[in-house]
Amino acid sequence: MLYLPQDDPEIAALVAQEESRIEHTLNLIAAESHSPRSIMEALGSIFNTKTIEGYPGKRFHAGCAFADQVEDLAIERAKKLFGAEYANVQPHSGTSANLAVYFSVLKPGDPILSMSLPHGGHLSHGHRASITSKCFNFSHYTVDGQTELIDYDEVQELAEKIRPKMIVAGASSYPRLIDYGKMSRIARSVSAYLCADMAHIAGLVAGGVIPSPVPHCDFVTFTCYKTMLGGRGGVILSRAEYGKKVNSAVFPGCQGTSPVNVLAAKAVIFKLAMSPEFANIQKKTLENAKLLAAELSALGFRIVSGGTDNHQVLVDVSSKGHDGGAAEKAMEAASLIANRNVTPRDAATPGKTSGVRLGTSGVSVRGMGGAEMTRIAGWIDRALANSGNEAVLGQIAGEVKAMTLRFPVYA
Ligand code: DSN
Repeated sequence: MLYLPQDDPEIAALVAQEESRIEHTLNLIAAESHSPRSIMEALGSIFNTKTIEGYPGKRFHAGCAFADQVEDLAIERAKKLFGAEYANVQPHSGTSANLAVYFSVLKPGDPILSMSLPHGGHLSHGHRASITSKCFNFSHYTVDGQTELIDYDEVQELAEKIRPKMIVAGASSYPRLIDYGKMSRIARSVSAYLCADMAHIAGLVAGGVIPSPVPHCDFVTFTCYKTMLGGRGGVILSRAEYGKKVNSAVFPGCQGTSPVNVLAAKAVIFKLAMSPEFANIQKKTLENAKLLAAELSALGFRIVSGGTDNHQVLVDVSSKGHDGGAAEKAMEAASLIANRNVTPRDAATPGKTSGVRLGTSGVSVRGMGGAEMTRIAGWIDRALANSGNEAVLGQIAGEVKAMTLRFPVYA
C-alpha cells in the first residue's frame, strides 16, 4: 500500500491487520476462499472510475470502449467455461442474480418452489425476511428427516400441488450433490422453469470435479468469491432464448451501473478457471472435505447426511454435547474460522443451532492436504471440548499459526 497509509492510516492499519488475520488463521468458512493477487489488482484498478449503464455497444454514457471489451471478455469466458448459451455478468451478488432471474420470466406473486432455508436453502430462495418472498409466492421442499438428502418425491408432490412457475435447485448449506436431471424432469412435468443456484459449488463445477447444472437448467446463478476463487459479484447463465429478458431484468430492472473493476475481476477468474491448476485446487478441495468429514466422524461427531460430496462439511456438534454458537466462538478463539449453522434436524426447533458449517476451499488453496485435515479435525474437537478455556484455545491458536506459516496464502 502506497497511498492508503497517508490518506487514511486507520483503514490502512485495519487492512494490514486483516491480512495478518487471513495469513495466520484457517479459513474454514464454506462461503469464502482466497483469491489470486491478480483478482485484487483487477478490483483495485482504474476501472473503478467508469460508470456504465446498459450493455456493450449500447451504453448510456460515453467512454466505454475499454469497459465494453472487459464485459465482453467476461461474458465470452463465462459462456465458454460453463458451456452456457448466454451469460449476464452484471449482478452485484448472488441475491441480485436470483432476484433478476425471478423477475425475468415471472410476474410478482407467481409461485416458486425452492429449498427451505433451515434444510440448506438460501435467504434469496424466498425466506420470509428476504425481499424475494415479498415479491413472489414461495413454497419450500425439505430434506428427508433420516437421510438428510433432498426428498425428490416430496419435490414432485409439492410441484404437482403448487404448480410453481419456477423451481429453484440450489443451496447454501447442503453437502451433497443435487440431481439436476431429476429436478429438470420434475420442473418439466409441471411446465415450470428450472433455476439452479450454484453459488457455493461454481468452482467445483468449473473445475469439472462435480456435475454441472447448466445442461439441465433454464437459468443458473452463481457468485465468484466462494469455491470460484474470484472477486465479489454474481453471474446469470441461461438458455439463449431468455437472454433479452434476463438483460432487462438485471439492468434497468433490478440495478443501475455495474462496477467495471468487478467485471474485470470476473473476466480474470473465468480465464484462470480454465487452467489445470484451478482444476487441481478443486480436486483437492473435494478430497479434503471427505477427509475432514471422516476424521471428525472418527472423533465422534455426527456429520449431517453422513458425509460430503462437495466442499462443505456440516457437523452436528450437538452430537458431542456442544451448541453451534458456542462452538463457533471457541473455534474462533483457536484461530479456526467457521460459522454456526442450523441443521435440518434443528428446523423443528426455532432458535436451535446445532451445527457448524465447514468449507475446505480456503485451506486447499493454501496447499493443505490429508495430514493437515487430520490436525484440523483434532483441533476442532479440542477447541470445542475446551470452550471458554482461554489457555487451551490460545495454545491451539499458536499451533494453528505455526502450521499456517508453512502454507502461506500470499507468499
Ligand atoms: N450465502 C452466504 C453463505 O452461504 O454463507 C454468503 O455467501
